Amino acid sequence: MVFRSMGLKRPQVDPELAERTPPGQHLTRRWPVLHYGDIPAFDPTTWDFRVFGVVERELRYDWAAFQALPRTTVHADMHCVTRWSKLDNDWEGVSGRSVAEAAGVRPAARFVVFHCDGGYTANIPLAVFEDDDVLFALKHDGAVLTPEHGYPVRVVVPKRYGWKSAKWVRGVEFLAEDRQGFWERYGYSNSADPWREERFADE
Ligand SMILES: Nc1nc2c(c(=O)[nH]1)N[C@H]1C(S)=C(S)[C@@H](COP(=O)(O)O)O[C@H]1N2
Ligand SMILES: [Mo]
Repeated sequence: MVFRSMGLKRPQVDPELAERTPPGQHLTRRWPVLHYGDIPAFDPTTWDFRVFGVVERELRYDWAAFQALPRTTVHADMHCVTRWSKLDNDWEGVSGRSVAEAAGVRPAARFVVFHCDGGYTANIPLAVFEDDDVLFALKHDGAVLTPEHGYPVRVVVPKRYGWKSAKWVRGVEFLAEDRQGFWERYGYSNSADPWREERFADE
């Protein structure tokens, strides 16, 4: 190791940062871009956001209506299964809980699946969706999302690996039975907890 051979100390890892880094992850300051397929085009005249499935009232917001919804902020870390973690993200958006309340989730609902432009999907349990850190985000660190990071709206599920944080989201469906999303069908973990290192389904 070069530091040792030069008689220098190894660089110190900040213990606070180390504690916030799940097993098998390394920290990045950049914000990597990761997705399957092409970045979808955004057309504000046809864009809509649908809330449907096991709910009292199915909802459909156009772009103006969605932007007018009450917003909250979340400060959270992000962990991708490809092993990078980006700490200290400030998100602004519409809370998952507020969307669930507006639609009136029926007692039979146990899961949700996010639907995105381009056909991407990701599923999480309703209990995870209703956690207070889950957002339909429109801004990151004070700026409107860029196209590659999900403009105009993306999901943020900080307590799960990044593939649950679906970009270019167009709707959320409430389900009585679980239904696997895009990566889950390819063998990635259904639960995807980075602290338990739930990367693949067969581990
Ligand atoms: N629609 C869509 N959303 C997606 C993906 C994707 O392939 N399609 N990839 C996911 C993965 S694996 C990660 S780690 C995060 C990365 O978000 P970022 O590109 O903003 O860093 O987006 C997630 N959201
Ligand atoms: Mo990822």
